[in-house]
Amino acid sequence: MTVEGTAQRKSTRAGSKRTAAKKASPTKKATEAKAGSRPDQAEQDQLVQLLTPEGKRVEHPEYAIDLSPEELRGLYRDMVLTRRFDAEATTLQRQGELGLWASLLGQEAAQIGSGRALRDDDYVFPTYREHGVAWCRGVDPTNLLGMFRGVNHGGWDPNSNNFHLYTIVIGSQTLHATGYAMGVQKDGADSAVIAYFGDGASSQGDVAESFTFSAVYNAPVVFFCQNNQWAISEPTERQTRVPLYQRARGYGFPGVRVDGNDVLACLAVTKAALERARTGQGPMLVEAFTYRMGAHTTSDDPTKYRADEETLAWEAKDPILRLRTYLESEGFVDEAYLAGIDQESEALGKRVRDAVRAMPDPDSMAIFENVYADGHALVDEERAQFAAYQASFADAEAIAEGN
Ligand SMILES: Cc1ncc(C[n+]2csc(CCOP(=O)(O)OP(=O)(O)O)c2C)c(N)n1
Ligand SMILES: [Mg+2]
Repeated sequence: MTVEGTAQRKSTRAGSKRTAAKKASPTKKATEAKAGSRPDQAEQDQLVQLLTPEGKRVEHPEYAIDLSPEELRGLYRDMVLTRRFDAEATTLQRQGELGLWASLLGQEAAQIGSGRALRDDDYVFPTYREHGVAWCRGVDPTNLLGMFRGVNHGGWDPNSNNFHLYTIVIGSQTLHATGYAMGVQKDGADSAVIAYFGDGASSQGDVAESFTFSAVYNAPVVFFCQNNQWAISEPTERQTRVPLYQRARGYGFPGVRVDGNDVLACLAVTKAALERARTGQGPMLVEAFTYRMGAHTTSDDPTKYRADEETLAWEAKDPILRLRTYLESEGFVDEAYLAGIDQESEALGKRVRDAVRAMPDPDSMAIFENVYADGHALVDEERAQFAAYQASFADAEAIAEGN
């Protein structure tokens, strides 16, 4: 945790309704959560950072990166376009075009930094929030929206971009990634696998099992935890008493905490972790310390459980702003370049809106397809039942029309 992170959490949460209620009547749960939940100064110093919130370039003894101005501009463009896509999707949900949306607002650096560290032959297992990683893998952003509109069960072929389908069952993809990585190892390939998951998911048994298996089999997998401080309305201190990256030690592999709002640090650390995996050194846990700036999903209202001051404090650490400040201070971008990115954002927004509105409704019987590779008696039975149910409406319509 950063120094600011701790100070901010203490000051802002002290003012929240939740904490105020507990102050009036301290419960056992509150006392338990407090004990051991704050990392000490030495642990805060462990945070890998290469670009400060003020946009100053700093060095780290273990993780170095040397990028050309063009590469730096590329990271900026990735983050701006991803944010724009995400904002467009949120708006489309508000307009009734999507059933739900899980915004990545605030997590652009964690996703673009780690996503750009990957090689084409690496394989990604995402959650439901990895829109920036999908962008880096070359998945067309409009394909991400079908599932959220309810017109398909995924929207892309995972093997086209080595980017698995979004996974909603919390933590389960870490097991898929571990198994896949063990397969890569058996193939004798030198590609790596990366599993994304959240701070809340870290409490799932699936994650513990995947840590155990990947460690003992020395599987080439990177566990990339975006600690965005919240699992819906549950804060990180309800998940763990030690900084999450330290969990790895107990399983026998290294863990590192990186400033998740620093795209350069996320890139450098993920590259190093992938390299370890490729060269037979086994798994590694990367904890990207970041913040979910928006709601959990469009169905959530975070004002019910967290203080505005907390969100404001994290706004000052915005991942895009800090890179832009750095690029401007170095003279790596000019107004024409930035205006060009704005134009690209507008065009992307329009493309996304048009594509979503043009998505055809699926045939309602299509839900029974692809459940099993071959036929299955139960699915056949359910298909027949559903067909009869739908036909009952046709009968009712016929009666109403007097036929
Ligand atoms: C196995 C399982 N349990 C519960 C849920 C409901 N659920 C959906 S998102 C979520 C919180 C996940 O938080 P975190 O892992 O921190 O990821 P974030 O949403 O913050 O990116 C929960 C509990 C689920 N989808 N799957
Ligand atoms: Mg979370």
